Order: sequence, then C-alpha cells, then structure tokens
Amino acid sequence: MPAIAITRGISSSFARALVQHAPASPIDVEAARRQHRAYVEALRTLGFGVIELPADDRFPDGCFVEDCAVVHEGRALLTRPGAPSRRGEPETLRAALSGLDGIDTIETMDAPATLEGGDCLRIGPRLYVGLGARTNAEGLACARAVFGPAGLEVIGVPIGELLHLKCVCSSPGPGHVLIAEGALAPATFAGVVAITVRRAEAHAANCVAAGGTVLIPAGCPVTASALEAAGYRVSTVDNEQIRRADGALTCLSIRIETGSA
Ligand code: CIR
Repeated sequence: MPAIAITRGISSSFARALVQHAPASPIDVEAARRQHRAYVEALRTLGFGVIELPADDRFPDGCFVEDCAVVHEGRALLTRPGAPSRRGEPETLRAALSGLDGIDTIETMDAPATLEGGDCLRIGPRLYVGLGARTNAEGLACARAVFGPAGLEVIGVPIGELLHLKCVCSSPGPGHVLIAEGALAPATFAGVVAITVRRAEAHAANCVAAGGTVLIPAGCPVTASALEAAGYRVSTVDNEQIRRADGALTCLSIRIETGSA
C-alpha cells in the first residue's frame, strides 16, 4: 500500500488565520496558494499519494489538516482542537479518512479534552504529545486510550508557551529527531539521536520525511548539511507565507503511515 497524504487547499479567508504574533508583513493568499501547490508536488516527489481536499472558506486555518486527525495503524482520532475557531474542522476530514483502505476505526473526542495533531510526534513505538495551549491532559488521556492498545507508549511533554510540540521538533527518519536548539530538555526523547537545528534556522526543525528524503523549508543550509551528514537526502520548499500564519511543513498534511519510523 503506498503512503498517503491528505491536504486541504488554502481558503480565501487564510489571511484571517490564527497567529500568536501578527506577522511583519500581511499574508498574501495567492502567494500562499502557490507555496501550497509546490508543497503538494514535493509530497508527490517524496512518494506520497496525495488526496487533495478543496479549500473550505469557513475555516481560515483549514489547510492545517494535521491538527485535526491523528492516524496510526488503522486507527484515526478526529481531534477536538484547542482553538475554538477550529472545532468544526475535524469532521470535514471524516469522509476522506473513512474512504481509505486500512482505516478500521474513527474515534472522536469529547469536552473538556483538547488535542491538536501538531502536538503529536510519533517516533518508533512512542507517541509524544505536547501539553500546552492546544492540547490538555484530557486530550493526552484520549490519545493514550486510542493508541495505547495499538502498542504505542503515549508520553506527555510540557511545551510551555510553544504553539505546538512539532514547532520545535520532528523526525527525519528512524532513530533520529530534529530539535531546535534550546527548545526542549535534551532527555525528552530517550534512545533517539538528536540532530540540533540552530536558532537561526529553528523553523527547519519541522520536516516531512519519507524513505530517506527530508523536506525542509528553503533557506536553511546548515540544517540541510547536518541532515546530509546523517545520511539523508534533502529537498526544500518555500513556506514563508505559510509561516506567517504560524504554519510549518507537517501541519499541511496528514500522512498515513505504512511503515514504522
Ligand atoms: C493555528 O494557530 O492553529 C494555525 N494558524 C497554525 C497551525 C499550525 N499547525 C501545526 O503546526 N500543526
């Protein structure tokens, strides 16, 4: 079965996306759409079969599909986003998920639990869940109830003021984690080799990877060299407009795993 990625187009309301801090320059929706199209092509080059859902103008943040569903080995959890304006988004993914081969169950979450996929990082048999403004202890318990029986150890990671755990870390491949310098306690990921991303390129700590190739934001040469030194091929995509809405690379897709990382 090929690896699948689900994406959703950039809505015409994207300029009203949630932001922690107003961007230095306003979002250019057309430029963001061009960058999103390049991202979808990059996913295809990485080997993903991409299911492209149309933009939904009701949801300014709707392109950030990762936050709305967590999928592992046939189990999908439609989340309850911590951001109230995003609570309607997860159900819009149900049809796409239920149409996929290999998805056996689709679970949902009830208040007061909140969880966003940007807080969920799986590395091998562990699912790390960031605990902050978007994901709470009840959300963590829900993830544990859904994915624990599938063999994952679900571990909470306090993230303070960060938007999401994966703003500062992600896995480029088996046994490796990229971590933005100084962002997390060194012992956070036991038994995994950390590749440190310098502060000037901190946003490159969020990557999408498949089969030994790692997609990182354009303009991060030090991180690219570090990944190459660790044995990876590196591909880049410009996501500057997406970052203006606090987005990164992982958040633009739900990648349905077909192997173990
Ligand atoms: C939000 O604040 O919800 C969006 N503007 C950005 C979400 C980014 N999601 C992610 O990194 N997983």
